[in-house]
Amino acid sequence: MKLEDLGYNNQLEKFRIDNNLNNFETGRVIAEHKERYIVRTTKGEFEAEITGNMCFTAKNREDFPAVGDWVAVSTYDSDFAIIHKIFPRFSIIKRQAVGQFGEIQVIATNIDYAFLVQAVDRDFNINRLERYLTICNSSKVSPIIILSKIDLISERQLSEILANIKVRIKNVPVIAISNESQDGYERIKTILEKGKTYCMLGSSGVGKSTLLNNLSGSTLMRTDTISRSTNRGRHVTSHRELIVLENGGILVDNPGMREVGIADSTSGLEITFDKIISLSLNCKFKDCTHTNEAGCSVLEAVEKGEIDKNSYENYLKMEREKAHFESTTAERRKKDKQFGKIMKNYKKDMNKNKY
Ligand SMILES: Nc1nc2c(ncn2[C@@H]2O[C@H](COP(=O)(O)OP(=O)(O)O)[C@@H](O)[C@H]2O)c(=O)[nH]1
Ligand SMILES: [Mg+2]
Ligand SMILES: [Zn+2]
Repeated sequence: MKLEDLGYNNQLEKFRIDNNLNNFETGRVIAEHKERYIVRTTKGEFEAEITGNMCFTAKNREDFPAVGDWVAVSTYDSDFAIIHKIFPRFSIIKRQAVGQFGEIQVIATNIDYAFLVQAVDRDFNINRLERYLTICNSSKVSPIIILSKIDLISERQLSEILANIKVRIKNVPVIAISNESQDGYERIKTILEKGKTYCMLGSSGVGKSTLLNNLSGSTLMRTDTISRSTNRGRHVTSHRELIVLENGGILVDNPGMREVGIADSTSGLEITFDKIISLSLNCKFKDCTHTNEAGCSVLEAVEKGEIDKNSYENYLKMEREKAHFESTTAERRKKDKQFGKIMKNYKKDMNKNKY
């Protein structure tokens, strides 16, 4: 397999040359499990770990490799590699981890399109769709909505759902599919582009892995993670999260997420709720919260029915989350800084005592 088949491009090659990475091999991270990685190069798949230095200097999750990353590795034997450098990412999908405010989780990197998969039965929820859209919009990833399990509802029910989506979400393609009858598969196949990377996002149980397996024509993805031990006695995950389809599209599966928290989505909310944002420019007060102010253009539009009320409420909820996230991040940065100072003084003292 060539690196181009995995999505490699001129920009990455330029980075490799500019950074003198000739002594390393280039690969893409295709699976990650507890800071152990599987990296695919032109030679095959390697179990990989990061250098001690990389681990030591990492300040947060984003400094660690993630599925989708391009990395410079040195390989040992036929199956082990050390990751020396992560190439710059052109996109990064992240979310706020559940229950740990301020803690970011990287879902995948270097993604071109996200399939926002929602089942039309119990799972269907437009608020959550807007939430995923916001994550895409702040990640520089183009969203495509996939409605799955349409075999479970009538045609009339499906048209209703499609109409409801249209009221609140514009300019995002929607594809309705069934993994049972494979309705809608042709449309998905025609949009998949060679060398582009697609990430599946959505709650667990909506049919992401089934879709991926069906498209790839084999059963590669499992719902559970299976460990295998290697000749080195390490235990790594044997499942692959990133696979290349026959037609050249690259798909990234993703374990389902129970909740998707809004992390730093400054532009994300602005793009997802562009109508609300542009109206807010006409509000009487510059710092209008659009909740009870006189002369609020947003409230006016909601009252007139020009903006969907549920969409408006969902926007406010995510705005609050974002504000909360930003304040906790600021707190953490302050603490990190204080800790840095303590360490610096400590090292100084250590050096003093040496002489
Ligand atoms: N009726 C129906 N069931 C489906 C469809 N897609 C997936 N399923 C079932 O839903 C369950 C969860 O599917 P899975 O692909 O593991 O979901 P994931 O957690 O999103 O990866 C499995 O039992 C599938 O057989 C579909 O389009 N229609
Ligand atoms: Mg799955
Ligand atoms: Zn307002």
